[in-house]
Amino acid sequence: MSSSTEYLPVTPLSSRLSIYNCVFSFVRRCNSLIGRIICSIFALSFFSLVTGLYVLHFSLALILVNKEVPQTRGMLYPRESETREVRSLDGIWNFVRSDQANPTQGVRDEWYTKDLSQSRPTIPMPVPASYNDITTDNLRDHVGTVWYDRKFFVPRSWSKNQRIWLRFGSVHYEAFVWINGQKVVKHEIGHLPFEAEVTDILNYGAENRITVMCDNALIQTTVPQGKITEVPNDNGMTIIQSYTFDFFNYAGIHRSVHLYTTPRTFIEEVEVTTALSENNSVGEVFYSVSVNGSAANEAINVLNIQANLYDKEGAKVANTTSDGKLDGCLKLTGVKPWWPYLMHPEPGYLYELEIKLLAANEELLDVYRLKVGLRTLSWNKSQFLINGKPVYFRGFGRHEDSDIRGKGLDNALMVRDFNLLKWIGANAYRTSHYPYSEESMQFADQHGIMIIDECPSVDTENYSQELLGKHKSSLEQLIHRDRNHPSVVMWSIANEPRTASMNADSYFELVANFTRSLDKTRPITAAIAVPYTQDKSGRHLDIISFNRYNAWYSNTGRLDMVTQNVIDEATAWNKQYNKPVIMSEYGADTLEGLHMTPAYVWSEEFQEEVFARHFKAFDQLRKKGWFIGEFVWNFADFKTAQSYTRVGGNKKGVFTRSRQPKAAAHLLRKRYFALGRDLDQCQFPEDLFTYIADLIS
Ligand code: GCB
Repeated sequence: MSSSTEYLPVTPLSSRLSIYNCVFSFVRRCNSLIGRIICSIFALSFFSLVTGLYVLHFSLALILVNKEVPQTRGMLYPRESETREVRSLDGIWNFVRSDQANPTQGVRDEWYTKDLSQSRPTIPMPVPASYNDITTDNLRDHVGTVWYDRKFFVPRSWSKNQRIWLRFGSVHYEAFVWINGQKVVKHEIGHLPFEAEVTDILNYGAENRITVMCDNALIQTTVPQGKITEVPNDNGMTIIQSYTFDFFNYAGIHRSVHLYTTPRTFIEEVEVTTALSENNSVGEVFYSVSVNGSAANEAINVLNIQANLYDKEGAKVANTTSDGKLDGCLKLTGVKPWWPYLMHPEPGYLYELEIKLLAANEELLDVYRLKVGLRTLSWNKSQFLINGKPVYFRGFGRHEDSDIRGKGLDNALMVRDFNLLKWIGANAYRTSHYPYSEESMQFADQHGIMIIDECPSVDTENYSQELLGKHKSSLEQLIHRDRNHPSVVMWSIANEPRTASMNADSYFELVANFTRSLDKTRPITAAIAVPYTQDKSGRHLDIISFNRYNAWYSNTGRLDMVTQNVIDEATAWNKQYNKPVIMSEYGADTLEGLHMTPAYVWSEEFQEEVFARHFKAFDQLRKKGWFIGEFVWNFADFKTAQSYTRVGGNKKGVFTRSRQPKAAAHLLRKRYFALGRDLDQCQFPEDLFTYIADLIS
């Protein structure tokens, strides 16, 4: 929680330069010679002081110190139980955009103390959704703050002996929240949940108002980074947001907003890890619970945890009651491990873990249930193994992106995407380039899709202490949120960081060590794009991932310059670091329906050929033993900032933005299933090969 007055608008670089202009115009305005000399001495001293401070600031920025970052508490996904209720606040909210030149006006004028419509004309805005593509005006390119509000009713029954929490799945980029005019919570960094207790602020049996201010401005110390500049336009001056990353900076209330109840003393956190015996038949589920509430201080003596484990059919397969402890272990035989899709006939097997918080007198205080998959992960210099079996990743880099709703959570889209992932035979994806919705993580658990879970650090550069703190915080929040998902098999700590530059070594050493200190059960990677000869981050990672666009950004159109280049580069990365290697991005922009033969850039034929040339390289690399995965860029076409290299966005999708296959999807499907059959003995789907003639099968 923090005060709304802490909000500071971004200071464009130009305003810093204006200090110098001021000083020199002051000198010019002095009439006498002596006056001018004195003023010049004063101006020079001032100039030296400011420059000195600036240089000092810059030099200090080169020394990165490992400072503590705030620790997330609570934030269990809101689930109903006999002790908890959940209400959604999704729907149509009221919306106002601030004047770009005056982003803090609403805070100064206290718009949150009354209905927004009393301060400004409002428009309807769906939640969850990005606001950018909803209207027909220039809201799409708005920079700075926007406001949302809505009314909601809280039943009288909620006032009795319980606590109420307000939880946001994500707001991009920074959110300030008030209820009934009182500040409730502030949160920075999109794509991650945040919550606050609102028990004492709500009106029970009455109407309440929630107000949210959201700021989409990205600067050099936000994650991800961006730049705000003031530039002249036809109406004078305007502010523009620029960023180097290649996806549209969608903003708004992107995921669901919930109110949920807990008992006064409740289960605040559950952390789960699992182990399997060597033949995978005996399993252990280790749980550790944190309790919040009046009785929690005496927790060790007065509270007990009863943990029950149920299989898919609902049969209880293990149970334990802790003796005054908040952690314990459930042991079961005949276990069904969690396997990735196509690596086992029954992938994504999940048990249900029921955690009951009991008072010393056996009174049931709280119940929370979550799905648990039993699996082990291990890795060495050449392999990544799940349940002792080597994994070959075949998947995608993706985006949360679709027409109209932008990055807003959309269940129809999520289910369609998983249907397509399974249709094409993928077993993994990377959450490029930020954490995806909690609902999609649960879906991945259920369907056996492995996730390389990426934090929002993309194109990271200009390393500073402040950036380091936020980068670490984004990882801390991500790991706290996703640590219990069996689908999460690796953490990606950055995409295409500028790891050739000064400070990258110590910066990534600190980030990687910090990540390891939070979770030792999963390996760490980063998708690197600098040449291996210049990279300073690989030695801090467990698995090397590299992005490269042969025949696209390099040697454009040269299909004869793909295979050997991929083999050479992957081999060089392996040689340099002696670690497993993944090609985490490759591909070509493709306009659906554009056909050209011989293959020509942007045509469907070209995308197929680019893929085929990579497949050839991957097959040779697989034989070397340390090449462990291939990820196409991208699963589907997606929107980017406007640029002359992007026709309506990035078109490297294997599927269109409306989730229909391009020609290359059919090719990729044949490869992914062929790999599945070869490596994991999966079955071919019946429709994989079209009938051509009796002689060919
Ligand atoms: C990359 C980036 C990705 C871009 C892609 C491209 O290396 O990681 O975000 O979209 O290239 O298509 O340029």
